[in-house]
Amino acid sequence: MQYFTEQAGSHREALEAVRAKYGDSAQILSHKTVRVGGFLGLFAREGVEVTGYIRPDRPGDARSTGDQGARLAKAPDFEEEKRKILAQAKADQALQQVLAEIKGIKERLDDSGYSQARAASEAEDHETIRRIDALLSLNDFSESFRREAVSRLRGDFSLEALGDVEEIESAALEWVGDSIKVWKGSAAEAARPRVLALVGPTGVGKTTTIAKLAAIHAVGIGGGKPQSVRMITIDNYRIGARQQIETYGGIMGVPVSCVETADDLRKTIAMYSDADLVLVDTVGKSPRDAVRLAEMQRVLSACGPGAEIHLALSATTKASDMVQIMRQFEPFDYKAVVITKLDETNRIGNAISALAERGKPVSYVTNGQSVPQNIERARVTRLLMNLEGFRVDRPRLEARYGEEGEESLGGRDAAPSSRAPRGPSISRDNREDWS
Ligand SMILES: Nc1nc2c(ncn2[C@@H]2O[C@H](COP(=O)(O)OP(=O)(O)O)[C@@H](O)[C@H]2O)c(=O)[nH]1
Ligand SMILES: [Mg+2]
Repeated sequence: MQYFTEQAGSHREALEAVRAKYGDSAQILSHKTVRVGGFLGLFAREGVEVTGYIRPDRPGDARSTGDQGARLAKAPDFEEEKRKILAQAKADQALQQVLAEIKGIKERLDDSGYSQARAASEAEDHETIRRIDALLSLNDFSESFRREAVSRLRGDFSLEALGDVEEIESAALEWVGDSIKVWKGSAAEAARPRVLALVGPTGVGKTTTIAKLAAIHAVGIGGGKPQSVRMITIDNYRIGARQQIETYGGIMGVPVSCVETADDLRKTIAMYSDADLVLVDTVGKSPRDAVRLAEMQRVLSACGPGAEIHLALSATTKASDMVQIMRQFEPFDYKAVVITKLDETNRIGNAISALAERGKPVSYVTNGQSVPQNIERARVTRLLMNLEGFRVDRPRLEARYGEEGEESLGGRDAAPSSRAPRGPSISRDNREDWS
């Protein structure tokens, strides 16, 4: 865009000078009174300064430049956007704003050119690659995960191999599966009591998950022996976290303690030294509340170095937010992630991408509000089966991940079983049964 500034003794003279130089394409943006002429600030007289630009919409106009016309032909929205901006422009200072806005539009046009170029390169991809990319996108995999998969598809397969859509789809599904790490427990599980604490944002389902784990272990579901279980809640802000967990504890017959300080926590765990499993629930804080998070971390450190800390994340969280939450909880040195609310979405590419990006294993998944049914030990096959649009060869995947016959804790894949729960159930939804 070409701009001009013209000074003259009067407004009319200035306009005439502009017309003479630039013709009808000249558009005035502003005018102001200035001191013109003179020497070293002396003898100057009052005059007018006009500023404007050359409207580049007349390719035939000898005074407008040819390349401006050509650029306009490629970008029909440019003129419309510019008019809107110019309509807003008032007086001199608006010029700066206009310039900035025009720069922005130019960048946007450049960007759209870039995405068009990218789209064009994608259009050259084999149909199978585009299909896999579309499937990954449908499942909310992150951009970087998809980019990686596409470049691998481009690099690893010949044109002929790409013709076998089913085989390529299985391969892509296996890459997704291979990126998932499953928490295999730690030495801490052998320790007695095993101390497992859950941290995470408010409302993701920590307390519900603690109650599910307590019930499962206390009753001995999934083949295990009934264990002596204790629950502790850290409510150092006295916001009433104890009531919810005490209700669960009361129904299940599992003792519950509420602690407020690190010292309380240390003493309470020591008091439970004869238990098999101590589950520690925390009160969720906004992950952005760094001070409270640090305080929670200080209290939780009283669980001792052998404690397993798991981070609870809802499957419905956006991939970018998940990565950020995982980073914010990093100081807790959590060992694994519990993915909650899997029942609320089929698009778990977000969670899989975030786990892969942060290199964290997944320990449990929860898939409903029913306590204790809706929880399972994490399995790669189970997560892959949740994906939309992919054809899943379950036996092949179970063989690949060594998950044949492994029992889940309970959940929708489980066949109705005659081994109904012997212990108390506080389910609101009994359609699903134990495995
Ligand atoms: N759909 C669904 N809801 C869940 C799940 N787990 C917990 N919830 C619900 O999420 C809400 C918050 O749960 P709560 O355990 O209090 O979350 P906390 O703040 O992290 O302790 C409650 O309404 C739970 O019933 C799940 O796996 N699926
Ligand atoms: Mg809670």
